[in-house]
Amino acid sequence: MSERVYVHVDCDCFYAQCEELRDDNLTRVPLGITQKYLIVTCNYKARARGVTKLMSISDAVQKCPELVLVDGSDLTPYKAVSDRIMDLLHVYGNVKRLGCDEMFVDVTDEVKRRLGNATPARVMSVVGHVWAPGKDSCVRQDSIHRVMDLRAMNNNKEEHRTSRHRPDISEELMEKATTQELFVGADVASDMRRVVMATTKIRMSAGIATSQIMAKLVSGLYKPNDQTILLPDFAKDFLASLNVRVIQGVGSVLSQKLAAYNIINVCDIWTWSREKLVDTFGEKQGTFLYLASQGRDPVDSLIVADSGEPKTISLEDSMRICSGFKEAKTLLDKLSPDLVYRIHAHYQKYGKLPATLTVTYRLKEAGLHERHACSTTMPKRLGAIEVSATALSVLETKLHEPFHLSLLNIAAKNFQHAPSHSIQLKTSHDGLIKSKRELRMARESHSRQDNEEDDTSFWRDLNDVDTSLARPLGLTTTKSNKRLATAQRKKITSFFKKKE
Ligand code: TTP
Ligand code: MG
Repeated sequence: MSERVYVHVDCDCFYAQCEELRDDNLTRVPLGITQKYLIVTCNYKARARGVTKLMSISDAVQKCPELVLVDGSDLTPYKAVSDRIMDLLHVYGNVKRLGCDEMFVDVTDEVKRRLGNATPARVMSVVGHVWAPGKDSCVRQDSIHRVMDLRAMNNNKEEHRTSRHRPDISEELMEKATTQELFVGADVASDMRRVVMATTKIRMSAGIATSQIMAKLVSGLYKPNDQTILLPDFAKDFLASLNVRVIQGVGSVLSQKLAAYNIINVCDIWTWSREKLVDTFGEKQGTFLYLASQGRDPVDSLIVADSGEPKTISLEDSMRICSGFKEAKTLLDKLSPDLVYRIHAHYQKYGKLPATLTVTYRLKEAGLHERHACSTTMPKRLGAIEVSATALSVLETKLHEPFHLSLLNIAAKNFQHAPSHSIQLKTSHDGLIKSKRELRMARESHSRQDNEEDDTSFWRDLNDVDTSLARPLGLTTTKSNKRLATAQRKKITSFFKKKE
């Protein structure tokens, strides 16, 4: 096979489905999952009533007064379901997790196996949809907050449920080996979705393509609970009129840079040669832009077998405002003990220590997605005081008072094998932690307000909204959140136990 076959899966209204597992009654009502004053997601019944992801609770309740709200601030049950799905997908190929509810699977070998060594007999029946330019090919942005969430314009039409969207594909294209391989890939995707559904009761949508970039873009076209193939010959047709932000890896900073050169839509990149892109944006970014604009992945994007070892450990806190180095220090002092604790746990499991400490911050006046990162060498003595002080000094090289931050993140990266004597675990004030219990207590006392980061996630951006706004609407208090979280955890655990 000359091309790889990738499947991108994305769970439908993920947190809402997890809550529906917890309480079956929720499947019958429009449901919104809340964090602070926002609806982070809602089930499709609520969506049909005009509620959207990231809508404020007050707007959502206005649109749909019967909306049932469930607090989703404890991610534990969602992570448990997500891990379970990951485990199930490994059977089909190497898996890369992209976020809590989305994963890429390289199904090339599975497709090869299904096709056998013989020349593939022509696959006649195709599972799901096939995107092709022409009538019915228009796509729209599903949410004003998320350019990359694309839906087919004809998605809402009732007929798409009964008659699949099968554009006319030329005989020549049908005969192509890649087309046939993608059709088999669609079979694999369908099996995955069926197995995940049978085991976890979670519905997913999927995209099938020869690049990860395109598989992700088409996977939501016919959400919920459906799948779409994109043939490489149509990649440029699909991308042409889309905003550059739809490309995974083009964030707000890069898109602003591109806008300065009048590059707004993907087709604008085509007017530039690869050389010009490299000259202007550097080797790595220029090549990435060139390939991505053709629907191709970056050169180093092969999904390797997952050792389960995290590449980064990070913690962050968001706040209404943090002005000046004194306040930044207080925050870093709060985050560092937990980071050190996690580095220690990582060391015990993998025998590796991080060589790099990265501090990321967001300026209050900047947009939600605009972050700045600065890195330095991890201090040799790995105590919370040392980590905090090092993080502060690197921040001092970047910022000048007065400044106002709305988010601060510290991350340990670049893990390397290290001898045992090179780690010394300390809390910020008690000196060395001796017992496991002390370790746990130190961790708990420092991590209560922190938010663990999922590397590719933007979810953390919700943390800078003010919880007090949620209270008048009758949302749960921290104490009852905790009770709810415990109940959720129990339910999810018992759900999986029952399945086993
Ligand atoms: P998404 O996949 O974007 O949303 P979804 O799965 O709820 O809905 P869809 O059917 O459109 O895929 O995100 C996955 C989960 O992540 C979602 O259930 C809730 C959470 N989330 C946040 O916490 N913050 C956010 O800003 C978004 C968009 C999602
Ligand atoms: Mg999803």
